[in-house]
Amino acid sequence: MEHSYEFSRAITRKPSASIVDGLRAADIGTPDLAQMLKDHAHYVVTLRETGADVVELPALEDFPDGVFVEDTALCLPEGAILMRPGAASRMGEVAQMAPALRGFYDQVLAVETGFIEGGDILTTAKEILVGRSARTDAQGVAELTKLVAPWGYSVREVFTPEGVLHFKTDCSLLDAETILATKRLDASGCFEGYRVIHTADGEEAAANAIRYNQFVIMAAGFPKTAQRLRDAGFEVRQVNNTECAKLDGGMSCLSLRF
Ligand code: CIR
Repeated sequence: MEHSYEFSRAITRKPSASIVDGLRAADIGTPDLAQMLKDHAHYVVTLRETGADVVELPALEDFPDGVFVEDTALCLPEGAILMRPGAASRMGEVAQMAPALRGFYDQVLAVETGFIEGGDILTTAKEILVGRSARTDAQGVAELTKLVAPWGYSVREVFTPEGVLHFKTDCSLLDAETILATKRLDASGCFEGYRVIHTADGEEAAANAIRYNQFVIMAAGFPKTAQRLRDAGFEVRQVNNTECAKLDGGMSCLSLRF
């Protein structure tokens, strides 16, 4: 697990017109499909710039949140684990993702009880952190722990702050020992033993970034945090995220990386 940010593939899914009905904690406006398609295309191009082989699955009209593929599975080098989303409207997205994963992996396992979404899972070089949240419960965490143990992974249960959708809404892995996190999440003490770079005050939404090979890919519009990352030696790429942000989505949500 030394190379938890080095990947060769990614799976994405095109946004559908039904995105206007996507789940959101607060109504801050209707996402604009044309803008989202543009941003999504830029996201895919940026992933390809890292050398990634990127699959673009077709849009799913029946699943307004289907573009947020990260929540459907956890991809590890040894195999993939299908999730059990805590949002009822998203449960069916898992079956839509399974065939694509079976095309890449010999082992595709599934969480069968409880609830867990990929957005609550942060895989680091030494462990898998899973944040309990409104979408992920103790049973889901226990199931995942059992499934990945034979592959040598240890799971540590942590807690997503109240009112925050997913654990990774507030953090990202930057390298083997470094995490980008909001101050509010770091204050919970869950990153003891890691080096933590905080998002700048007022730029909490920058925390959901991805390290993919040589780049940290982050949402555009957070200049102070972007500068902090550059100062720490990371090569930053920015992608507009205004439309996904209306549905509480960010950079990690838009792909499965392996
Ligand atoms: C949802 O509420 O499920 C979607 N609107 C957003 C999902 C974001 N996914 C993620 O953070 N992994």
